[in-house]
Amino acid sequence: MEGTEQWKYQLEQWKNQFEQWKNQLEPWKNQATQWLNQGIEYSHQIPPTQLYSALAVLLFTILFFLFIRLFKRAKSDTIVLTGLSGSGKTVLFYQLRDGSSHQGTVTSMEPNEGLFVLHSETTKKGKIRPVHLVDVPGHSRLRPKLDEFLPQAAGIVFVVDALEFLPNCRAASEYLYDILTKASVVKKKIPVLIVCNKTDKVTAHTKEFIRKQMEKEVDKLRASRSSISEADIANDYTLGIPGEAFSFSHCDNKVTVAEASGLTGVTNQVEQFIREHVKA
Ligand SMILES: Nc1nc2c(ncn2[C@@H]2O[C@H](COP(=O)(O)OP(=O)(O)OP(=O)(O)O)[C@@H](O)[C@H]2O)c(=O)[nH]1
Ligand SMILES: [Mg+2]
Repeated sequence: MEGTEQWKYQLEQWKNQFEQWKNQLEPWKNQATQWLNQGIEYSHQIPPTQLYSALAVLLFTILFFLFIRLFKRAKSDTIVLTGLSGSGKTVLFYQLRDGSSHQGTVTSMEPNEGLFVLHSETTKKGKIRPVHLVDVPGHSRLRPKLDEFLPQAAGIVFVVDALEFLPNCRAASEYLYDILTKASVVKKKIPVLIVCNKTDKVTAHTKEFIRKQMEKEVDKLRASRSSISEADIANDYTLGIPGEAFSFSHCDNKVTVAEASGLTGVTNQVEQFIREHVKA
C-alpha cells in the first residue's frame, strides 16, 4: 500500500514539473508563432519569381555540396601490397603501420588488413586521412584473394625481393603480368609501384637492373601467352605496343619502380606513392 502511495506522489511531482516546463515554454512558443507569421507575410510580399529563384539557388547549393561529398567519399583509400611469397610484404605492412618490423619468417596464410594513418605521419598535426592497406599473401593458393581487393584499389604496391631476384625473376614477372592484364586494373588504370625490397643488403640488385630484367621477361611472356590464349580472351588485355620491345612505360596505367627496405624502415618511396594516390 505504501508503495502505491509513493508512486502516486512521484507521479504528482512529475506532473507538476511538466506543467512548470510548459509554462516556461509558453513565451517561446508565442515568439515562434509570431516569427512564422511574419515569415509567411513577408514571403507574400516577395514576387513569386524571386522566391522561386531563391529556392532554386538554395536547392542547387545543397545538391552541389552533397554531390561533392559523395564524390569525395567515392575515392578509394585502398592500397594493395602484393608480390611473391617471401618478398617482404608483411614486414613492410607492419613497418608502415607501426614503424617496427615485427620480425618473423612465417608465410602469411590470410590477407592482412588495416585502416590507419601511416606511422611516419603520426607526429604530424591536423586530421590525416587513414589508408586502408591490404597485404595479400604470395602463396599461389591465396592469389585469388587479390581479385577481391583489386577493384577497389587506389594503387598497387608490387614487392620484389631484390636479394634473391634472379631465381625469382620469371615467377615475379609472371605474377606481375597477370596483374597488369587484369580487366579491373587496366580499365581503372590503377597505378602500380614495383618495390625492389631488401636494399639494406649490399648484394641487392638495383632497381634499374630489376626493371630491365622484368621488362625482358614480360616481353617473352607476352609472345608465349598471346599464342596460347586466343581462346581465353575474356581475362586478358594485351600489354605494350605490338612489334616493340616491352617497356613499363607502354602501359596505360602508370608503372614506376622504387627501392625500399622494409626491415630497416627505409620506406619513404612507398609512403610517397601511397600519399600520391590516397590524399592525406
Ligand atoms: N634483409 C631484408 N630482409 C627482409 C626485408 N623485408 C623482409 N625480409 C625478410 O624476408 C622474409 C619474408 O618476409 P615477409 O614479410 O614474411 O614476406 P611476405 O612477402 O609477407 O611473404 P608471404 O606472406 O609468404 O607472401 C623474412 O625472413 C623477412 O625477415 C628487408 O627489407 N631486408
Ligand atoms: Mg606475408
